Amino acid sequence: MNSQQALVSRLMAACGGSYTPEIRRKFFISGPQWAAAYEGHALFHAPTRPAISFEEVIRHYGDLGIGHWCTHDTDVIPTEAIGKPQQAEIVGRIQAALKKNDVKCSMVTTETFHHAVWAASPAAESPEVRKYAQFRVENTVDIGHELGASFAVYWPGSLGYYVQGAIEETQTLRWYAEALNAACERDLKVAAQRGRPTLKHCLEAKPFEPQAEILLPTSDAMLAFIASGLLTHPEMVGLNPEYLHELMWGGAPRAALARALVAGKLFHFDINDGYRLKHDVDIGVGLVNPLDWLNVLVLLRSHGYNGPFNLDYKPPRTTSQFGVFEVSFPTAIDRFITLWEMAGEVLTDPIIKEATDALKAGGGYTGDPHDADAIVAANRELLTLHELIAHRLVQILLGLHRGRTFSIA
Ligand code: XLS
Ligand code: MG
Ligand code: MG
Repeated sequence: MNSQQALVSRLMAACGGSYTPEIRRKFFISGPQWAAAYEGHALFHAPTRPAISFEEVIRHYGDLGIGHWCTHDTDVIPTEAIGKPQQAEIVGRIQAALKKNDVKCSMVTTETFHHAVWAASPAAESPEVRKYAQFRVENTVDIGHELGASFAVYWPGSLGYYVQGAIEETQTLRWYAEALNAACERDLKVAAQRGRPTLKHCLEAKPFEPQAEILLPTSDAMLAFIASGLLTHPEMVGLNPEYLHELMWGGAPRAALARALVAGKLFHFDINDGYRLKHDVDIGVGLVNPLDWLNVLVLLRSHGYNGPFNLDYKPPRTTSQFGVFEVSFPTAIDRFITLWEMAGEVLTDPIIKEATDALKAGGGYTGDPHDADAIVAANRELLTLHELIAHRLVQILLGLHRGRTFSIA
């Protein structure tokens, strides 16, 4: 085992291209407890890695230069201890671990998908389930303030169904809104008591999994939900889009982010990668779609997005516990930073700038403004720049613009 680990470490060092923990800390990157603690299990998969404590995860994050940590309530507190004295003891241990490793808690989220109590969703018909859901989100708000978080995320998880008929969708959405309203009310109260700003409450959509049909499947559905009139504090609620969740329904993540941006609702962003129209494979950022990722970061940089980039991915089952912190996390962060830097290069690239300006200036046609054919003719050559800009982006991505030695003479 030691020689295998030494081999992995030697090859990692040979890869080069890594940033120091100090540089990594300059970015608002957060590491989820559940990502590092993912044991490799799934419906058809037994775990491949052992359990790991939050103390260990936070220590590794601090060492790697991941400056922020986030968690589901039940990632760290057993369901039966939620709201009990044991919760305070655990939260105290979390605070100590964060302090020791100079890591901040950025976000807390309520698990409303795993436990049997959520079988019929957090907005189930049974009033006691809904009351319990309200208790859970309120309790997460309390934990968030206690840990100094600024964001609360809600991935509803099981808000949907496998079989149709029993669920009346409008009623379920109203009930789900009641839980969010309770969380916001609680937040207003606790924030005032503590003299802290309220949390940013962020809805996260996923089009399928774990239900077959989902009531709020996309970020756009959630924007409509926020604006539906069902929320008592819509101004406190925005989005946490996840890159792969938009690909899963076949959408363009960049366009989904743009729609959140124009609505002023892009609060938080789960970063990862994967494939279109497949399940939630949660691959490390940039391993599948680096060009698309470059474009996403160009958009976010040009709009001054300053929220968290949350590494919501799952180290592959083939990666060992040692490998999670030796390879998986450092490479994910470093690909992100490199793509971020490249996005900066794109934004200042003279060729892209000149081409973009020329496109925006248009063909300079001054004839009959209602003559469609004449307008087409006036812009015909300019529109070739669309392809030229795409080519330039790939050049920047692959480093071709810096010159490259090819074996073909
Ligand atoms: C699951 C989600 C989950 C949320 C937080 O698919 O991505 O991890 O980000 O509950
Ligand atoms: Mg997510
Ligand atoms: Mg995912």
